Amino acid sequence: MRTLYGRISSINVQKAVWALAELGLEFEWVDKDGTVGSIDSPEYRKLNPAAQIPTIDDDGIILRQSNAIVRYLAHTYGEGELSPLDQQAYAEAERWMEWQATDLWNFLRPVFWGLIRIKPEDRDMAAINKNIEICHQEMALVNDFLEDRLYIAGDAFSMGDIPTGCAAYRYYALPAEPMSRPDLPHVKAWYDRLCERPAFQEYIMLPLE
Ligand SMILES: N[C@@H](CCC(=O)N[C@@H](CS)C(=O)NCC(=O)O)C(=O)O
Repeated sequence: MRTLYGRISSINVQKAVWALAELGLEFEWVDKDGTVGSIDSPEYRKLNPAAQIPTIDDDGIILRQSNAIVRYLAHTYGEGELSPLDQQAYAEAERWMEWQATDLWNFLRPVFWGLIRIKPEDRDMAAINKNIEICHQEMALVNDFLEDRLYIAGDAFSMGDIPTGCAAYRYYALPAEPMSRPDLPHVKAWYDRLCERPAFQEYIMLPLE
């Protein structure tokens, strides 16, 4: 029995569900549309004391933290596929997963919140624009890295593409103005490859809300 908790509009839930879908794993999805109500319930806190989403219960193995969930699923069910066997490829996948969570997201999250979730009259455009500039600098790092490879870990799709791909979707789906995205041809080619994946289309390419 496998259960995923959390609404689809959360980037962190999207990472988990994309990994599940790539691996062809079946699961029950609790609160997919976010209508169940507060996750701050005593029952949910037993699973996730921080009352955050996602949480996965994989036949009694309870995991929180989206990137840890992606790694766990990749290791347990996708050795040699989502989880690369080659050490260097594996390390690159890990590296960019960390980059998404600890570098890029620090700047992309406030841009996403500022442009999508905060009312126009409450927006701090100076702060948003500053963060947009840093996002472009961060994405330029991936652009250089992807110059000679199809995916983050090399020539094959892997867990390294999942958190980064979820973030890339937001980067490209945010309004052209004020994003004014620079030309990043290798990122764009990689992103276009992700857009061809059925699971990416189903779970990630959703209207931003
Ligand atoms: N580092 C955590 C962050 C989890 C997190 O911030 N989740 C947000 C949604 S993206 C959340 O639970 N927000 C509270 C809510 O949706 O009620 C992870 O990667 O799983």
